Amino acid sequence: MDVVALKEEIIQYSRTIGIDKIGFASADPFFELKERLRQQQHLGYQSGFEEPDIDKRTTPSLLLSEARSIIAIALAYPSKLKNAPRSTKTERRGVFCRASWGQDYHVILRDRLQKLEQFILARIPNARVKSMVDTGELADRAVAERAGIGWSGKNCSIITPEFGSYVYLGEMITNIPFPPDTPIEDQCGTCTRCIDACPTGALVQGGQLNAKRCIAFLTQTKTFIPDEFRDKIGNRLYGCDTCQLVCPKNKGKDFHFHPEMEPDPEVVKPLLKPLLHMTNRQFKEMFGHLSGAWRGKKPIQRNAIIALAHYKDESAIDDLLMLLREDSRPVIRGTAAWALGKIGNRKVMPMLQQAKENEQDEDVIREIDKALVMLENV
Ligand code: B12
Repeated sequence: MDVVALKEEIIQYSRTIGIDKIGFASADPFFELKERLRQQQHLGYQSGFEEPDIDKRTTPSLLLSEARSIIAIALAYPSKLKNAPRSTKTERRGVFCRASWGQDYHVILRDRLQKLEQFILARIPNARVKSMVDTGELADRAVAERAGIGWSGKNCSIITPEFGSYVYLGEMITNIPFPPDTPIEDQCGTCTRCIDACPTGALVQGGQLNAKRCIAFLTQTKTFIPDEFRDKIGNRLYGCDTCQLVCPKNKGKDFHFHPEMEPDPEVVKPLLKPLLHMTNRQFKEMFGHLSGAWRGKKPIQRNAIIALAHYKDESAIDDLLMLLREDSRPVIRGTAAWALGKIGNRKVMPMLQQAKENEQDEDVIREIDKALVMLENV
């Protein structure tokens, strides 16, 4: 088997199936990453969304015996919204992060990887392959870094010279000994814009994130957002792009290569108030195809309430009072109470008092009390 020729064939083929960048890496254990993951775990800096088994995360041969190489792929996604609807005083809108525009990237990258697998298996029928995107055990960034897709930026993202960091990553472990590519040199230099711009100070230092403080993480939780972060969420409904937006390497990077990734502006920058009363079915119909829907309706609704508070949107008061009275979920009732306090119209004080009398949930009662204190001080 001529692995050099096959590698070249794969590279050529990848261009015909909508893979924007491809790289090859050895399947050796990721020793440095192992140390880093242990440290992150020890410091409590992990999100909890990662695969918990650090050995599996860092040892490709535990995932595919006879692993010899990893093929890394990257697909560029759009960063600019065409015909973005305006957010007006009474018609406020929230935003989904760019990685959740268009169709769920897991579906798109899996499709590309499946095609690559078929291409390889047609040439080497007994080849062994195992592909993954995001939810697999491997650390996609560490693979991409080793395969020369991009360097690991101070904002933690893999930054490609061609597309900036607006790329999705995926990979395939194989038992074919492809010659590896060379990693790209770090090009962040002395720049610290991402660290300085992070709204919550989640970037502890270049290349190290305390995920528990990262807004991208906080928007995906299902419980109450800790008080110190609520004012920082702004109008974000899912994810956060700040550390990428300020990155000079992303300046002017906006690629529209994949029709499936084209965002519908009304979906990724939706009106906030209608989100509050969505049924599960309506949620699925409107947002079900986005990667940002994976945690369901509740976090998006909670974030919408926080966004309305951020805008001090008085036109949302009736909707929020209705949630406080009628919603079955404590997180929604409590966040609505807090938002009413934030909006700052004292006329709702009797309604908050009434809700407090009827309320059984201690967390919600605490949120009502916070709101009443805010309103007393208006
Ligand atoms: Co995310 N996420 N995520 N995510 N996430 C993934 C990383 C991935 C790869 C998904 C995908 O495309 N397949 C993409 C990244 C694409 C890219 O880099 N170009 C992705 C995206 C797009 C995002 C967001 C941009 C989404 C958004 O909101 N707009 C943000 C970006 C936040 C940020 O990192 N600045 C986002 C947010 C999150 C949360 C929910 C916060 C968590 C934690 C993020 C984090 O750890 N930084 C999160 C997770 C858990 C993941 C997931 C599932 C695991 C990441 C992980 O293992 N983190 C991956 C998918 C996957 O890998 N399976 C996607 C642990 C840390 C320690 O490792 O950053 O992945 P790492 O890897 C680097 C470090 O370990 C570093 O090098 C590695 C390679 O760069 N490193 C260093 C290792 N050793 C050492 C030693 C030293 C000294 C230093 C300095 C660094």
